[in-house]
Amino acid sequence: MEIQNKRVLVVGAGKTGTAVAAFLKRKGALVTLTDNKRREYFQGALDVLENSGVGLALGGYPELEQDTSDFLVVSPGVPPTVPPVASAMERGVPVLGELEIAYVYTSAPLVAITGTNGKTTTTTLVGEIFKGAGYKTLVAGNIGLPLVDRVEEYGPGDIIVAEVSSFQLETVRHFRPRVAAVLNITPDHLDRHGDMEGYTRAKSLIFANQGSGDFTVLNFDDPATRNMAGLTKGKVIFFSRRHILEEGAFVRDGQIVFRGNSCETVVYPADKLQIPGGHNLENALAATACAAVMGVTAATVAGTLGNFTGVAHRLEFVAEINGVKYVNDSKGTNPDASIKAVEAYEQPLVLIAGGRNKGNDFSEFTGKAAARARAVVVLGECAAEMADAARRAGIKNILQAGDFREAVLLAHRAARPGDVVLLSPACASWDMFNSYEERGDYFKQIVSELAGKSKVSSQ
Ligand code: UMA
Repeated sequence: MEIQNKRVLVVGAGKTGTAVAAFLKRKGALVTLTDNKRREYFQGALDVLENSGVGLALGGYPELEQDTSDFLVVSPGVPPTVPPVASAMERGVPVLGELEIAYVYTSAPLVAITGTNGKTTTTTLVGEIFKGAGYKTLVAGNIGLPLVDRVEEYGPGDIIVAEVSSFQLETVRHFRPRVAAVLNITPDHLDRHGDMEGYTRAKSLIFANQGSGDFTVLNFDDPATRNMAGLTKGKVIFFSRRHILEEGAFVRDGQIVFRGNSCETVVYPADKLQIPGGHNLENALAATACAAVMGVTAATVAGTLGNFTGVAHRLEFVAEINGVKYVNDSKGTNPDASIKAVEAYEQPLVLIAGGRNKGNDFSEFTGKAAARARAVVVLGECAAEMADAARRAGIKNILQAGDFREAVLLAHRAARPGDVVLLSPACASWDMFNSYEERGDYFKQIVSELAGKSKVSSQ
């Protein structure tokens, strides 16, 4: 890729845009970074870039008539409909993403993981397995670290494990991971992709450039991903928690088993996993498949599966206060993820849900929650919609919160010893926070305050 002296417009000055602008600048490009937020919003965070010679166009995009960019790099959260991107596409100016730029500079084998839910857990787990196997391993991508930041530090003998989102995949051209895993596909981001067909099409770009010698790891139990088997040129490796497979990762007699190249290995007892719920068993099976096809031994995989306790913001235990457990599942940003969270517990739940709806229907989520919910605290932009769905599901105790802190306090008051207070919003955080991490961290902060107060009052 010729970058020296190319004029590049980078759209979006978040994590991706700032990383890619710095990277392209280092490679000798003439970079302009644009964002619809005003300069004050960034509070000096872009000063270093500006001082290095990156041009800034903030509080709106540069005038289209003056745009002479050779190509655009668009951040994942920026839809292709925004003026500079739509106009570039119309004029035939290449529109790339950070994932594509990073790929061009990657010399390490790449394991890429996508899916509606479980991406972060599986990516982290796969990263841990490779580290356990002695590889120098980079874990990056949608998980929070732009690949361009670190990709050049890894060579052919190392491994890069990347979480990739449908937003990132929309702009790939040559991206070709050695292993591409699609964990599951359920409705999410339909406001961006239009419908399930568009969303599935974006996800399937993860294996679009694969060939023989590459592996496509697919969930056999999910019809949407099972049907992708006919679309890839990579070797299909299925995983399943419901069926015994001729090849792939599956469960037999309570044991995770991997079968490949006519050879079968018993890997680890499913009930000894420390990450709760059936969905996490699927994540463990997917991780086993990704590692096994790359030659990692069953003993190494088993060692990591046994020690892995999960990731922050995903069914993360925070504290127990007066017999009530507080669990942070801020990463439940769509109904399907939050259904899995609700199903992971047998205790009565006080559920905190709501935020920005990404085009989803909440009926199934509130229907599943109804069986366990002592109360549901609704909040955020779609509070009324969530409350309505909860009412229709037969939930009697619905509490409306004016803000996030009030939501946690209402849940705290409603809970009885033995209950679980579960933050699993089924919605994006973007109406109240910059990210689900910020939302989860704030939840943990409020819970810690409550735990502190309860200690003082019991002394
Ligand atoms: N912006 C515009 N115009 C727009 C929209 C946004 O200028 O029309 C600007 C915003 O003002 C903001 C910047 O773009 O300053 C934000 O860009 P971004 O939304 O692409 O966010 P980044 O900070 O670059 O973070 C992105 C991913 N965010 C999204 O895809 C929304 C992060 O995934 C990822 O960790 C990071 O790149 C590093 O790779 C987060 C996410 O929510 C976790 N992902 C979604 C998900 O997992 O469901 C896809």
